[in-house]
Amino acid sequence: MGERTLVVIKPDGVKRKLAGKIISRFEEKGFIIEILKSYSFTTEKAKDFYSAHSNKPFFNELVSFITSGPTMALILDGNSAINAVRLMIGSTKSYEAAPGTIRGDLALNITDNIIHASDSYESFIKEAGVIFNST
Ligand code: 3AN
Repeated sequence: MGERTLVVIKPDGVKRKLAGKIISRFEEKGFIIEILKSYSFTTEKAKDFYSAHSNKPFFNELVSFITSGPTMALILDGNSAINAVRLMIGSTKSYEAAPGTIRGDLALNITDNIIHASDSYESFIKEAGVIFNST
């Protein structure tokens, strides 16, 4: 039993039919997929999910993008999952993301950068709570 993290394949990743390819990369790396769920954010859930960014100039853009279509939410389990998955997804600005990373290989933009992953244990608890403790 390792560490757990949350991954969200964003609406652009799902629309571009990259979900299978992305999930395969995590399986090949050695992660256990503990939960896999198709999830559509409401505006309220999106604002909660991105609450750490609520004072950023791009907050509204983030919320409208993540609510623009279905996502795939995964809980992955494995050694150093939070850090290892962040390394696999690559830099936020996809056009600067290293080749070999998910964004480096499959994306080019910032808002529509195909994938999100928790950046700390605190973010994981917060973000997984928004998606999986639905009320
Ligand atoms: P990451 O997704 O790599 O964790 P964060 O947490 O810094 O990046 O930012 C959250 C999301 O906000 C990013 N995935 C990206 O979609 C968006 N974002 C970050 N910086 C910008 C920016 N300068 N302009 C527009 N959107 C941004």
